[in-house]
Amino acid sequence: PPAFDPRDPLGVDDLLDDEERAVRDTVRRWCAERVAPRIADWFERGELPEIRELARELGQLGALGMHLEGYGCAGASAVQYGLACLELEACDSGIRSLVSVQGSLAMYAIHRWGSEQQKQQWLPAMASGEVIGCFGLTEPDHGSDPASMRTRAKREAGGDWVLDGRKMWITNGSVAGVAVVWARTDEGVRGFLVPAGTPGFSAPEIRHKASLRASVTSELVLDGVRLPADAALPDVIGLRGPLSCLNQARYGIVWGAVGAGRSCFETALDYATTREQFGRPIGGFQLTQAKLADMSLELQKALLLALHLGRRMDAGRLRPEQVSYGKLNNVREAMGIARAARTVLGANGISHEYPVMRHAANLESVLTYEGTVEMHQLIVGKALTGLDAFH
Ligand code: TGC
Ligand code: FAD
Repeated sequence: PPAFDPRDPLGVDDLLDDEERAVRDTVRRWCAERVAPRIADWFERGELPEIRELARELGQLGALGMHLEGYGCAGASAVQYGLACLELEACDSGIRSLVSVQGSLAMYAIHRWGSEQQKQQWLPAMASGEVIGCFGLTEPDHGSDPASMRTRAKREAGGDWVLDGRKMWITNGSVAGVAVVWARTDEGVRGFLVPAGTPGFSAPEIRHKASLRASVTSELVLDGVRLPADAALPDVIGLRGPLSCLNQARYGIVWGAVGAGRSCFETALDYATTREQFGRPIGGFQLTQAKLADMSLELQKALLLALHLGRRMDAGRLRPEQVSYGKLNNVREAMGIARAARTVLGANGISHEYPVMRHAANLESVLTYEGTVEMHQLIVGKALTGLDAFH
């Protein structure tokens, strides 16, 4: 058998084909050259100053709307898209969020539920990164329970829509050229495409975050926002519209969390073999080895789970409940890995010289957004028992 590789102990690499490895390597290289040298600084400053340039470069890489077909999108497989998410989040959850929100939420909503005219108007510019999109579902008073949203769209006699309400915690909001906003109508929840600059619409940035600091997070304010009749996504009414998009983004997070975990594990492994105390490397102590063994075990299990779900998605056999298994497990385990890695690094574990604390802080958001741990436990619980414990 081939030699043991501490970075691929179970040989998962053998389960990928050449094209998948090529996508992974391309994204990994871009992250290493473009983002890794700057990300700790951006995180400390609490901004993503080059977001527009980054979006264009990600567009050139084919990473925006990567798993969508046509309209300038790369038409990649689910596994290729997942591998890209893994590499991006190994750098920072904020960079993966930029890509998730653009491709899996905003673009997917238009691709899946939009009119031909809406697709032509927005998707090519979003795939190239010229236009950034955001996705407004959460409100200040309604997060886990979007069915209770208050944002409202009223149809005027002439056919125009008028939107009023607030959205909260919206990734990319302040830099978005188009916002996909979900609002209650007389018929049920519907999606609306709100171009930046529409009178009555603004997107003030939310500052003072202790997590996802290298990511733009905003409030969306809608005060009498008048939109033409064709601003509504025509092909879906009801919560399954936004929830279908969440399936896509949650799938990306299943992989992304493995990336954050991998970065923490590899940092701890390198540190453990070089840092000496009591006259020998700390990796030689049994207690450190137990941590490394458990971290590696959970990381590889998470990776295999992501790959399994990816293969199911590519085969058209992935159920939303299965995505919940992945999101629940992989984010939770990545947090455990980050925490253990932090201890291996001792005091250095709290320094931005190393990525561990940044990942740990980011994962707090990842645990909450796209459905909290509790929501995914309840989704799985409902699937197992047939009993709905949400309401
Ligand atoms: P429920 O009655 O169960 O369902 C309402 C309708 O939706 C359908 N449905 C789904 N459709 C597609 N995919 C899914 N996963 C679906 N789940 C449900 C369902 O069949 C039904 O359709 P119909 O036609 O019969 O009406 O809805 P509920 O009100 O009981 O809520 C269910 C619950 C709690 C699971 C759901 O609301 C939920 O997932 N809540 C969490 C909210 C959430 O995840 N928000 C995320 C906001 S976006 C974000 O965080 C972006 S972070 C940035 C980044 O990704 O980087
Ligand atoms: P709440 O729903 O108020 O939940 C608070 C706590 O109560 C949680 O622990 C929850 O699990 C628990 N809880 C609630 N209901 C139940 C129940 N029935 N049983 C048991 N426990 C329950 N949203 C968007 O729409 N678009 C975005 O782009 C976006 N980006 C985000 C970026 C960041 C950095 C963050 C932090 C959030 C973002 N969100 C976005 C919002 C995110 O989706 C919500 O925060 C999330 O859905 C949870 O909602 P909430 O914060 O209102 O918490």
